[in-house]
Formats: sequence, C-alpha cells, structure tokens
Amino acid sequence: ENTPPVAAREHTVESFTREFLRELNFGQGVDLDRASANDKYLALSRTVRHYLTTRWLETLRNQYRDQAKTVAYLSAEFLLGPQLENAMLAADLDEIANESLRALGVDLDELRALEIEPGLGNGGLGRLAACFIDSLATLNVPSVGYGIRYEYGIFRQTFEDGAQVEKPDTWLRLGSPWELPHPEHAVEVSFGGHTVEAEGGNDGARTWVPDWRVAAVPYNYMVPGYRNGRVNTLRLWSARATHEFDLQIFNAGDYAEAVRARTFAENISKVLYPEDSTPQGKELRLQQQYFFVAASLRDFLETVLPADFDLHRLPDRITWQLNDTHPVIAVPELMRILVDERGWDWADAWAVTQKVFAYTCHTLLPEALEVWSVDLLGRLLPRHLEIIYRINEEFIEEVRAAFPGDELRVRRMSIIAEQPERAVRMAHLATVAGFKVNGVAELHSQLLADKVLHDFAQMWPGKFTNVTNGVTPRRFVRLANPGLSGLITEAIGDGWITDLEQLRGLEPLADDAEFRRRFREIKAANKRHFADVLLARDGIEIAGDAMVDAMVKRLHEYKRQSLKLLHIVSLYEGITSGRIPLDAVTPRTFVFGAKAAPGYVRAKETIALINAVGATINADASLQGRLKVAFPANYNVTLAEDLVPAADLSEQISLAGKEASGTGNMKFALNGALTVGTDDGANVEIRKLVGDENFFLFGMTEPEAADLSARGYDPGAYYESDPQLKAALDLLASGVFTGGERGGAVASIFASLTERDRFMALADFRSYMDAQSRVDAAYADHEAWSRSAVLNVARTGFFSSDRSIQDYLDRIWGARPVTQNR
Ligand code: 26Q
Repeated sequence: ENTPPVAAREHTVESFTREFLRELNFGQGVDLDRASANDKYLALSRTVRHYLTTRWLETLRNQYRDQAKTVAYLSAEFLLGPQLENAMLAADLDEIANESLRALGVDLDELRALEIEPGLGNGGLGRLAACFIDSLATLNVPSVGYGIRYEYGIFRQTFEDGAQVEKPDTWLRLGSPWELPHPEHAVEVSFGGHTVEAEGGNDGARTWVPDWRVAAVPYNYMVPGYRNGRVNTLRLWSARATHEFDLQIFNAGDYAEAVRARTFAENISKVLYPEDSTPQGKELRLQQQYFFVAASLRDFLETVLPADFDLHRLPDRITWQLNDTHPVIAVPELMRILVDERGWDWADAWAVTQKVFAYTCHTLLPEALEVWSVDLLGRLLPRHLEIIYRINEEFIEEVRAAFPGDELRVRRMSIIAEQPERAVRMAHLATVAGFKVNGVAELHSQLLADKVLHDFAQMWPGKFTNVTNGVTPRRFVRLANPGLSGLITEAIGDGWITDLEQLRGLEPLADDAEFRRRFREIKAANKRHFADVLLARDGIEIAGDAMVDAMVKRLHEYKRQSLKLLHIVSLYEGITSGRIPLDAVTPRTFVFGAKAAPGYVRAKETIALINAVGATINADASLQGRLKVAFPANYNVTLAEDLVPAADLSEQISLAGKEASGTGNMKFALNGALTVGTDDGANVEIRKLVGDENFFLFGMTEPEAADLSARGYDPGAYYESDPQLKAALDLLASGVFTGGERGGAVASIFASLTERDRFMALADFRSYMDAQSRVDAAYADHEAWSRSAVLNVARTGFFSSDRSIQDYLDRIWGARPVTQNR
C-alpha cells in the first residue's frame, strides 16, 4: 500500500526506442553498431518486459490488498513456447516495436528467430498448463502457476541415419531475459531421515527428523493477460545446495566430496524427465515432485497469506489444482504442516485438506497411472508415508461402512497396492483427498467415472466432473496465423481474441465466394511460409502448394503413427504396382513431428521406419513429387506455430478410448484444417460442433474397441483378408525402404502390428483408407473444401482455454475474476 507505483512506460515509438537503446547500452554494455544479434534480442526482450512490469507490481499489490480467493496451478511442466511475441502482443507493443526497430535498422524477424523456447514440458499436459495460465491472466483470475525451472528441458531431437538421437536442451545458454531470480526468497526443502514421537500431544502428530535439505530458489515469470492490465506470476523453483550442506562437509575437510555433494542437491532441478506415459519409479523424479510442491505450499502459506491468517479459512482463500498426479505429494505435505507443525488434531487437518485440492486426470492407460513403491517413498519421505497410511486406514473404514463385506472392492480401492510390490497409488490418493476430480474431455471423463475410477465414482458421484481442454487463441490463432486473424477481424471485429465463440459470426461467410477465396489465399501463403521455414530450419524441400497432411504429437503406440505410415506405404504400393494411376493421386505432403521417450524402443523404431519410408518416397522420381514425407526433427511449440496455420488435414487417429483429449486437434481445427479422426478424446466434441459433413470420421467406437479387445483381437485375420493391407505390410517387410534390410525396425514393427497389438491398428486400416479416399474426393472440390474449413474455424470457438478456465471457475474453483484498474 505504501509503495509508490512505478511510472508506466510511455507507449510511443520515441519512448520505446529510448528504452531499447538504454537496455542495449546499460544492460548489455554495447553500442548499437557493435551489438550482436543476441545483444539486441536480449535488450528487446527486457524492454518489452519492462513495459509490463508496472502492471505486474500493481497486480501483486492488489493481490495482497484484496486477499481474494486464489487458484494455484501446480504442475511439473509448463511448455511455454517463445515469449517475446506473446509479451509484445499482450503489452500492445507489436506496432510500436516494429516501427522503432525499423527506424534503427534492426530486423525484428531476425531477433525473433534467436529466441530459444523454454521447453519445460513433454507435450499436451505441459502445453495445457501454459495455455491455462494465459487464460487465467486474461480472465482476471487471481492465480499463480508453480513448477520447476529445469536447467535442461525436453531433449533436442536429432536424426542420425533416420534414428532419433537425443541432445541436451541448453535453453539457458544465451541468457534468459524472461525470468527474475530471487535467491533471497529461497525456501528449504527437507528429505530423508526418520520420525520420532511428537511433543505436542495433538492427535496424529509425529516429528520428522530429516537428514538432508536443499534450497528452492524462486524464478518469477510474468504472465500477462491480453491487454487487461493484469500480469500474473509463474513461479518456477530451482534447486541450490544450502549453506548448511556446505559447512557440514567442508568442515570435514573433504573438498572434492563437498563439491560433489553440492552437485547432488542441484541435480534435483537439472533435467525434465522425457517419459510421458510409462514413467519409471525413479527416485530423482519423486525428489523433483516433493521439491516443487513443498516449496510452493510454503510460499503460499508463508508469503501470500498474511502472517495472522487462520488456516481454518484456507478453503476460502485457495484451491490447489493438481495437474495430474505429479504434485499429489502436496496432500500429505499439507497434513504434515497442519498436524506436526501447527499442532492441529488430525480430523481438523483432514477436514481442511479435503477442501483445498482438486485433481485433473490426463490419461486412460493403466500403465500411465503413477505409483511409488513404499520402500522408496518411505526412504525419501518417511513422515509422508506414515500420513498416507493413516489417510488410507480411515478411507478404507469409510469404504467398509459404505459397502459392508465387499473386501474385493476394498482391495481395488486401497491407496496402497500390494502387487507386484507394495506401492502408493497416487491417483487414488488424489481422488480421496480432492474435492473434485475431472477428466479433460467428455468421453474421457465418462470413461474415468465408468472404468478407471469407477469404484470411486460409485462412492462419491458428485466428485466427478468434466472440463474439456482448450488452447489459447492468442498464441495459436492471433500470433501464429496473422493472415487469418486479419481476415477474421475484418469480418467480425477483434472481440474474438478474448471471446472465441464470436467466431460463430463467420458461419454465413462460409457461403461467400469472395471470403473463401481470401481464406484460400491465406492458407496458401501460410503453406509457402511453412515451406520456407522447413527449408531454412531442416533443409527439407516440399512443394509450396500440395495438401499439407499433418500428424504431430508424441510418438506412442496408442496414437498410431504406424497406421498413418501404412496409409502412406499403401498409396506408394498402389502407385508403384500400377493399381493407382499417378494422375489420380492428390499431391500431399505428409508432415510428421514426434519425439519418442529415449527408452521406448518401439517408438524409436517407428521413427526410424517413418524416416526410411520418407527417404525412399522422396527420392523416387517416378512419383513426380506428388507425395512427400517431411519429418522435421525436434518438433516444438516454435515449429507448431508455423505448421498449424499451414495445415489442410489434421490426423487424430488414436484408438478410441485411449487419447484423453488431445489439444493439437483443437489448434488445427481453429486454423481451418479438417480432421480425419477416430471417435476419441475431444475429437468427439469437435465433430459434434463442426458437423459430420465437415469431419472425416473412421474406425471403431470406444465400446466396439473394448468389445473386440475382450473377444480377442486377431491381427492376422485382417492381414489375410484385406489384399491392400497385406500388400502394404508385405512391401514394408520386403526391405525396399531399408536398403534390403528386413530385420531391425522393419521386422519389429511388422511383428508388432501383425502379431499382437494392444492398439489394434489393422482393425481400423480399411476404414481409415476409406476415410482418406473421402478426403481426396473432398479436397478436389476447392470451393466445398474451403467452405468446410471456414466452418471448422467458425464452429470451434468452444475450444478456447478461456472457456476451459471459465468451466473450472464454475464447476470447481468457486473463485471470481478481480478486475484490475486499466
Ligand atoms: C510421470 C511420472 C514420472 C515421469 C513422467 C511422468 C509423466 C510426465 C508427463 C507422465 C505423463 C506426462 C504427460 C501426459 C500428457 O501429456 N497427457 C496428455 O494431456 C493432454 C492435456 O490434457 C491431453 O490432451 C492428452 O490426451 C494426454 O495424453
């Protein structure tokens, strides 16, 4: 209240130029004519940041003054993507900066290209967190994101002879102008040791005697709302050795050991785990989880709340939203704080704890549900394990009371699994402690309640809800697709940027030939731009005007990149065998983007095979360039922003019932690509909104897939009975794509598809090929295709992450927007 507000920077070209040169001179210590491109990039970024700073400080002051209910989004991943453009857009500086730099003879595009994106996430879950904090700020919700500042984000993918090779992601090497470290606000996080009887005598209390500690240093990032005067905070924690750590060991005289020990502590935030579906129970991963959760809870309880705050009122002040089970250790941590540190009785602490956490589940695959062995958890967090045991005891009593005599149910529901080893089921803990549990698309939420967490939904039907995912229209339409954005704004004004349902206003224009012509022109320009990017970035040459058919997502068997590959191989087989006349083939560029978890052998084999097929097809002159396969390495947010606006066709072909939601599907539809997809995840909702005639549906439904799997799926039967499928698979197996080599990846993928395949790719092959024929036929009619494309844009405004956040507010958080002074 007493701090005088900082004067806001003036929004003029002169003022911007002055600030930029000041940053260059005083921040980088260089003159304009001697400055490197990186100097200019850093100076520009800091200049833009400073324009937002006044609002940021104001937001923080208001947050402290208002003591409004706050949402803390706890996530092990935030896949932010490039920051500069987004910050310029939010601060309304795009035009001013452009003009200022042009006058100085500085090429803004060259500087933008220098930014290394913070890749602090694996894929969908991490990108969702980034979209959500953008929408929270834009919707004026008092909120804060908490996560980990990994020194190395998701690995940089390279290809060597078509095989994935991982390189470290050194995103911090040229400086990091978007973060503000606060070592003076470091908090300590403890690990290991044992527990002893407590002094206080309150029910449930014990005392934890840890045996090592690390410091968690906060790094703050600004999260600007879209031109609404709010700038929220994302707080990422970095691990540092504590001084105590040093003293103990340095005093013992072993210098080398002391330095090694520092490294051990600082390892905690060193690297993002690149697995996203079959996580190993690695000790360092659990350290990461507790590290950021313990620091984040302390931060909120001790610095955001006033010192005299009565924690019984905690549910009025906070919801901790748990992004999957990764932060679920927060539950026993809060219990430990209330019972052991604050002296509350167990029952009081549990009553409050049950009102402050909500859990979002992002999967349906049983192998992706996190479990931690009791052995490991007890060694690293002995007190937390005791607390989990007691939570479980009381929970099991509740189950027995509700379902007397049903011991099988008790075993199924227990937080502790007994087989194959004794372990904590984090999803059960989250479901027991959370006041709400949500899935991320209608179908997913239904399957959660009916299958994955059925017993829990029977016990607490009111606890389960759905919030369908969304994506931020600022980044994925306004910034990524300036051409389309201009066309939309010209037609319906610019309100759509913060109220995406307004895109509905475009519907009548789907029937306007002139509008469609302009829409096609923009798509064509986006394709040329994407072709330029591929050439410059990867040396990949593609036709500027072929259909862009995109499948970009993590490499997973359930997502079925191999089914896409079979389509390509089948086309090639048809052409080379003379069954398909070349002039009947729609020119297509198949674009793949996919990282495989480093230890996921079959996923890596699939990558190698896609590259082998691609190399063969791309080199085959007899195709006259009609088919191309482009697999740029290291697909990331930066590349997505160039690909998505260029795409004609979006491939969303997971086995029904396996993809929780998907969010790439939304980005493509919003940019006017049509979807070829299964009845899975959010595809279901996309199709319902755009209409069957504007969507290429294929494949089994979820009940059909579940039924086939239960009856016994026999891939051999499909192989034998569909001559085209057999021909494609045989061509693959023949070794023509691999220089005669029939072993290795070829043999392995052939066997995985034809022997036993949990994801039943061959069962959907025929229907997929038929859908692709419908795609070709539809694409041939440019007018009808662009009409469908415009309708896809007009009807998918629902998939704004602003709408998702509004749903979270209404169905889960019960928090309210707090408007800033503008
Ligand atoms: C867990 C423990 C140890 C190591 C790694 C992990 C881990 C890390 C990342 C487990 C899972 C993930 C990521 C999961 C993910 O991205 N899921 C996707 O979430 C999207 C947003 O809801 C959905 O759209 C996708 O359908 C879902 O696959």
